Amino acid sequence: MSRDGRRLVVAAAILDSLRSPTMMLCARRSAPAALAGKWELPGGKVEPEEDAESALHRELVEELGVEVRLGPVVPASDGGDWPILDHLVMRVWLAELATGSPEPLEDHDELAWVPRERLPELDWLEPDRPIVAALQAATA
Ligand code: 9L3
Ligand code: MG
Repeated sequence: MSRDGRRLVVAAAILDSLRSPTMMLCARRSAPAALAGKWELPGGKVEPEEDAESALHRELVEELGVEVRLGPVVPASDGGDWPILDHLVMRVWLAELATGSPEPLEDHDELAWVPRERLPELDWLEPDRPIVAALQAATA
């Protein structure tokens, strides 16, 4: 749960390097049908009783088959989580790969390392678009 009780979604902005990022790993959704074809930051819902960081590590193993090192959280302009839908909010971490090479194992049909200046060209899920803009600024 987020601080105000809305269901929390966690996601990772996986960079080629936390220290000097040039590219970000973007994932194209294959499911559910309503979201298929849209690009997103990989991640998913935190389960009840699960802490947010553990949930993110679990999701990245399930979806991409990778382990990551987490960097800082990317805050929304009010300093908190990103509103994504009526009863969901999303928390996003910068990250870099620790082990494994990413493959679209679940809910995605394509992955791409995208140079930061080209990120706006992708057809993003609506809630991810402002986050991607903040990421571009944060990694400048
Ligand atoms: N969502 C939006 N942007 C993202 C992620 C990972 C998730 N970057 C939205 C899509 C779904 C909900 O959050 O409506 C739960 O995500 P998932 O568990 O289906 O990945
Ligand atoms: Mg997911």
